[in-house]
Amino acid sequence: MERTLIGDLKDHIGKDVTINGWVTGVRDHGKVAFLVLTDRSASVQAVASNDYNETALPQAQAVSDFYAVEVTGEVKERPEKMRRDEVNGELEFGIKEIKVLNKSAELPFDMDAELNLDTHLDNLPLTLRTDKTKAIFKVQSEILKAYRAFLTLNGFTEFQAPKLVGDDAEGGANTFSFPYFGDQKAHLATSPQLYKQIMVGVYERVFSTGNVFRAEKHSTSRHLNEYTSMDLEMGFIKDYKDVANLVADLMRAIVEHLKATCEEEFKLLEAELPLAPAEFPMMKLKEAQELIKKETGEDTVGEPDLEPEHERWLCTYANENLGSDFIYITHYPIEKRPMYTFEDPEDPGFTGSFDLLFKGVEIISGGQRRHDYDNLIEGIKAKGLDPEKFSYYLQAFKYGMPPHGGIGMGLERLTAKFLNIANVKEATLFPRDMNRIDTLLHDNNSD
Ligand code: AMO
Repeated sequence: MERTLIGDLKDHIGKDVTINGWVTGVRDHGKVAFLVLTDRSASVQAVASNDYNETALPQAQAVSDFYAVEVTGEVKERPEKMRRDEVNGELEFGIKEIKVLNKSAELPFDMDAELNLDTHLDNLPLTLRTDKTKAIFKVQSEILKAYRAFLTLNGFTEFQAPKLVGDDAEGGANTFSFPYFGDQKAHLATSPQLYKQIMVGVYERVFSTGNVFRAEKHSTSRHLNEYTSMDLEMGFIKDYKDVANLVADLMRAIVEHLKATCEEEFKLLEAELPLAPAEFPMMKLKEAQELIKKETGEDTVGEPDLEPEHERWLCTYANENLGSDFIYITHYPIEKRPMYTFEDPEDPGFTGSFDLLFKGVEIISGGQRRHDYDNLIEGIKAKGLDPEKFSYYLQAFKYGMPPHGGIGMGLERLTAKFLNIANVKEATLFPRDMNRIDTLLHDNNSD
């Protein structure tokens, strides 16, 4: 018999059908056994009893959690008073035959238990199957879908950036380096930055999503050594505000999409959709520091960057006073931003760049870029870098590169913040950090 999806059983009431899926719950009462069966579309409670079919009961009693099974039986409407919402409440599946497609070993722990992070990570092939973890990565997948849909609708072309690079794509960030052919060296890309700028000369508006690699010796709840970078870059802008406004529209589109597609996941994870007003609050770094000083007495005015605790403070302030869970901080000093960052002509020494803070953490960096060839060479030299090493990238700037800007956003940080997840590793499918690449590493961080 052809397979029917559990989500479609309601169209087959009174008929016999075959479903494929996993056993995700077993209750054996001796004369009757109940199984929860789950496939990609839904779950249903299935019942095996001697009244119904003699071979089915022993078969049901022989399976346990995560057996992969093919089950044939009758779709029945369940009496109103016996309905439970969570497992296809209005239906019940009367088992006639169970074919075991593959067994499952005994589970090492209760799948509903709260596990500590290391146990969770040690057992990802199994722990990724819990309802809560599935909900996290469903939300992540919908964020990507919304990102692609919004940008495509707004005239952006998607491209794939290389991950093997001949020199550090950001000119200074920590790279993983390794021997290439002969006596050559290559690096893993820390960002698609230089390529997305080159691509502005090709399509004007571009975006990419892909893994990037950071050899940073950070062991925090925000840092990964491999993460998914969502990048966009757009040409013919007036200034950084054009980018910031488009990104605010993008964030609102993502929020709307999550509202439409992930209601159950937010409920299960006890998370609320964020406040995303029509205009995101925006302040210069200096203004933010003055506000912090005025409100908290802590004087950081003139510091080149914000401390994590001040990012958190500003987000709480924006939530409580400005009706937004997002806040832009702009005009970081030139020495703090990468060589390609555009200096604001109205604010010398400061850049037309920004970070977007969301629920306490920076999720986006971006801004306007240097588009003039000589000005870019100046920027490279000012960072003590050799323009010769960037000759490939620089070609683009000889041939009519328009004023442009863009952003990079970490998918895992964004997911974690949407769902109030404390550690970014829980919002990363297979996190790599200083101590772990799938399994725990040893003696890797002795220096
Ligand atoms: P930046 O290095 O600030 O900027 O990174 C942009 C965004 O990427 C995420 N991110 C990280 N996520 C997890 N672990 C890390 N170690 C990590 N580092 C960064 C954050 C951050 O806001 N080329 C520029 C972007 C641009 O200007 O377009 C860049 O890569 O969410």
